[in-house]
Amino acid sequence: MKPDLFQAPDYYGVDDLLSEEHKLVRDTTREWVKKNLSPIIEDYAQRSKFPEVLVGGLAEVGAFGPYIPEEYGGAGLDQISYGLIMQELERGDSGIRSTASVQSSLVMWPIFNYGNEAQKKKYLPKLASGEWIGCFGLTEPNHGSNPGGMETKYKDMGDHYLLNGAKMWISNSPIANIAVVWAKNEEGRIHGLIVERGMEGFSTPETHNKWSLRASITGELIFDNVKVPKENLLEGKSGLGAPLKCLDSARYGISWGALGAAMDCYDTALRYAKERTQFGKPIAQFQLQQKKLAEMITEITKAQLLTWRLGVLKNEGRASSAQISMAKRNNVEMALKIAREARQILGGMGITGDYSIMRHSMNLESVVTYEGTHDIHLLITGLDITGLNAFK
Ligand code: TGC
Ligand code: FAD
Repeated sequence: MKPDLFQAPDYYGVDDLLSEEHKLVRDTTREWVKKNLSPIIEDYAQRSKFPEVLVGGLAEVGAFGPYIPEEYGGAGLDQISYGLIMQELERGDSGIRSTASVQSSLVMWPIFNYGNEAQKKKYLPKLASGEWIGCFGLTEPNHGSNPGGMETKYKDMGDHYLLNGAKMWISNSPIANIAVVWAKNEEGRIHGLIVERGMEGFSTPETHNKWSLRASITGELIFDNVKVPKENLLEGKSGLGAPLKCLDSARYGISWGALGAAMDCYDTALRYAKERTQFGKPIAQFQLQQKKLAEMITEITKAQLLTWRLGVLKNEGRASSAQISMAKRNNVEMALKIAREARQILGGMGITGDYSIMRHSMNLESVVTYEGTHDIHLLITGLDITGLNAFK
């Protein structure tokens, strides 16, 4: 892969809206990505391997639980800092951002918000330091967009719970030390349980043959009469709203992350267009290429403002789930379109691993589907503005 020469686009001076702490967090992550992630990521993606070697560094830049208080090992940062970390990581690769999203928003977030003091003390510091990796099991073979129909269930056996069922498409499951698993009790109420690797009857087979998110490891979670200790139940919240609230946090981070991928594609295409000569001129001088680049920077700028404003609302505790859905949907679609256009600007070179664009493009095909598909987020907006439910 070519050297990482990334220069962040900021057409409207959105930097002026950031505090010194935000800029420091962002620049630290940016430098870490340039130095540690960019030089190796293409090779790992081509080989379809997760670069475990990056886990320690991710912890050091605060990517695991950025907003979790320092007393539990987190970085104690605000929501805009969290977003900027996700932006910079996904600028490098969506799969690496995925690892940080899952660890922070889907594992640490529910333990912090729904767990008791003993659970927080036991799990959060190890997750923040990267000593332990976590995963989040909501999706099942027969229930993706409709998690409320889940079949995974547990029974109260007096001194423990007995868990049975299966989850699929679970990021990090084959390497995870713990899984936050959503399952129904005998009354059909959804609860979260912490399942630890090594519990008898618990296995995590890897999912192969992915053309997308190749540097992220994905697998299943199989529960065959797993005895889960009672102290592993997350008692703070139950019902479908409990996992969906975790998704709010992850979807928020993804809206920033997708922006990072779009910025990288735009920056790469702009540089290439100025350097590549055809018909005696740099291709950047042709109107058709300028149209592509001008539209890209317009969409990136709109997304930067949308995302920053969402961050302010999130910091104030005022960001609604529907507002988060709008940003996730808009920014991922925007990034996908930019990746496709940017790839064309690079001509044949665009399909190679010498540049990051094709990898971003393939990665974003997962990002547009996970954490709620493009369609589902549109229906969430539809429901919010009309009051009418078009899901069922
Ligand atoms: P519905 O009846 O609408 O809602 C059930 C209860 O949940 C509440 N609720 C929410 N609460 C918090 N945050 C949200 N975003 C919420 N959305 C709904 C709702 O108020 C209700 O509460 P209550 O107290 O009245 O019971 O549920 P529904 O069955 O009609 O489904 C609604 C729908 C389709 C929007 C929802 O199920 C959905 O979002 N589906 C998409 C599923 C999804 O996003 N799965 C993601 C799996 S995790 C993942 O993909 C990780 S990838 C990670 C990576 O690698 O980065
Ligand atoms: P389906 O729900 O079967 O949807 C198929 C199509 O039907 C989609 O286009 C959808 O938009 C459409 N559709 C569905 N319902 C409606 C409707 N009511 N109206 C209109 N259209 C509809 N899950 C986890 O729990 N944890 C993870 O860590 C995780 N990581 C993932 C990593 C990867 C790489 C991928 C690809 C997925 C991951 N997922 C994870 C699962 C992801 O959240 C689901 O794939 C997603 O929610 C969609 O579910 P599905 O694939 O079953 O598609």
